[in-house]
Amino acid sequence: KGFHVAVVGATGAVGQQMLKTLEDRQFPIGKLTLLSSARSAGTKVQVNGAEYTVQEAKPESFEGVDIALFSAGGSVSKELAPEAVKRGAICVDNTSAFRMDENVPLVVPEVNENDLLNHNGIIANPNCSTIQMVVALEPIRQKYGLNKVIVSTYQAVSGSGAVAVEELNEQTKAIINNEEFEPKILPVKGDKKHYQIAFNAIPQIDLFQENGFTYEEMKMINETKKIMHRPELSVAATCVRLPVAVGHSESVFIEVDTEGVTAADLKELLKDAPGVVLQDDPENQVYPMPADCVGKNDVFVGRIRKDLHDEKGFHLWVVSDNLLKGAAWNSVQIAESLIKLGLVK
Ligand code: 11C
Repeated sequence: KGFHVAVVGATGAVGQQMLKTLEDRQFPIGKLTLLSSARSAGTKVQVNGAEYTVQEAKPESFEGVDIALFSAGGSVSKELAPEAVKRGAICVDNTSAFRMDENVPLVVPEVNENDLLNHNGIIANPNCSTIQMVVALEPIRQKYGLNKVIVSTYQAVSGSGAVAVEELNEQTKAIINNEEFEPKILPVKGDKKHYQIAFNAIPQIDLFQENGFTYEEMKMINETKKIMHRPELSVAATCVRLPVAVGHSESVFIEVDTEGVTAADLKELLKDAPGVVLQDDPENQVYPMPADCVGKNDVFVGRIRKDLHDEKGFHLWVVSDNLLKGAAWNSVQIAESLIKLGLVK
């Protein structure tokens, strides 16, 4: 049986990857509806060899839709996901609109696929930097327990959209050619100041909260606890933007619950963990890097080592394509899980 699938935000950086992922996975599509804001409506897009015209997303657009994948910004999801549900669709939402809503499952299939069973029409796809971290940490949590997570991220500009990638490219050219430029997008389009990203590192992703953490950092903290069902877990994050187009990297310190665990134990465990590729051979300089992970669905883990002072402490380096496992692939994977579990009508 083919499903009627709608992609909302079809022309965006993530939307484009969603379409490619649906093609790659040979997703059982009976009918495909491509939707966007009024601004991008009318754009022609090729999917599976056929040409589609993107239409403006409206409540009526969801008549007859079985599965709607949303990635057009939080306000679009807030307005239109409930309309889609009203019309019988099941929504996978890649924005932060519903993630912390207690009636909405927040799902990474390798970690908490069964949370889908309690859905009320909307399933939230977590933040990209959260997804790759929990895929790497959940097998460790299950086997050895987890007390503490301290993560520092090295995030790609595509997390801020295609316009941020353009900004990085233009600034890089301008600097090399000794030309003037004016930063306009990063770190946050809507914030007061903008800074150079080319040849730089910006320790701000999203707006600052009153507690001194940024919203991106709070997403990593709150979403990790929710996905792992561990509200008491100690999590801290520092999120940094780097001049990398695609692929988020993370340096993660963890403290396990069990005594006597070795780095070799963690490597053995992660070698066969779902969604994880272990790339850890320091002798041969093998470790994950964003340039190698682009276009791949997996989460790559390396540099696993025991802390020198904390008997239960370990360090890991975690890299993944933020547009795929961090967004498009995780959303399509959720849709596949929904079908597998018989949750799509
Ligand atoms: C970034 N993590 O790299 C963000 C992008 O909540 O889905 C994803 C924002 C989100 O800027």
